[in-house]
Amino acid sequence: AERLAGKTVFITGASAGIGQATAKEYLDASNGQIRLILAARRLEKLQEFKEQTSKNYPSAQVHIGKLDVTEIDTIKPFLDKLPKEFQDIDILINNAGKALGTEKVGDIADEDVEGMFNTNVLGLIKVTQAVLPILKRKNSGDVVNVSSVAGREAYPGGSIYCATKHAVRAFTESLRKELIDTKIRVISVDPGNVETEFSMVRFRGDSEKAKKVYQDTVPLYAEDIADLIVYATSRKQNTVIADTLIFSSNQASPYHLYRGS
Ligand code: 8X3
Repeated sequence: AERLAGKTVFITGASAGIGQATAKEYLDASNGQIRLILAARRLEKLQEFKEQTSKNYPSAQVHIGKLDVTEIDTIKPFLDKLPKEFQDIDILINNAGKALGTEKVGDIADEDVEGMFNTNVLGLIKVTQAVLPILKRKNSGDVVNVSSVAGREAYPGGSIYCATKHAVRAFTESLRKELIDTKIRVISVDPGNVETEFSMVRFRGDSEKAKKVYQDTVPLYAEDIADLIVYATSRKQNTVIADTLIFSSNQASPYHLYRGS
């Protein structure tokens, strides 16, 4: 926790789910001795979070900003406009991401293909490109890419989502190798099923279908992933938690889910 004190953490997709839980975990782990840059499309959600935070942790510095990582031209201006004390980013959490639908190849809407690639791949790459020079100048810092078990094992009905997460995995591995002569750490966090808005988004608001994903299992919760992210980024400088696959105890692959019978 001491190692987190005074750090500046930039989280994309911070309005809900793993992103918001990670923001909260950084506050808890540092006892509010941290600077958070929280970016998302839904500014109202960030606003609510910030209000709560300022009650619980009056010392914490939280900057919120509207950012859609698919709007490439807005990423640099977002960073350029950060208040001075937030400009020196130490930890980038590339969390914004989504799955849209479970249609099979031939039936997938172009806008879903593009929606997933734009956010999960192009958005993540462009945010990383924009932030990396800041880390390189200091020769330190962490890049955490929130990927998925879908980046390791592809499954039917997930061709595009799995392709985006495989792309993230390749990008992450290249980046870690490129930065071998620096103190910058590149960390991959690959969750299985986590109970968040993820399934509501994938099933376009169909709560019955979304609930079924987690039914009769004990899923992971956003807090569990947040815990891993904060753990990984608060290790000693000589330690890189490079590559993590994280499941609930009821899951062993995209296909292996124990539902209690
Ligand atoms: C979320 C996990 O199995 O739905 O990334 O792809 S899965």
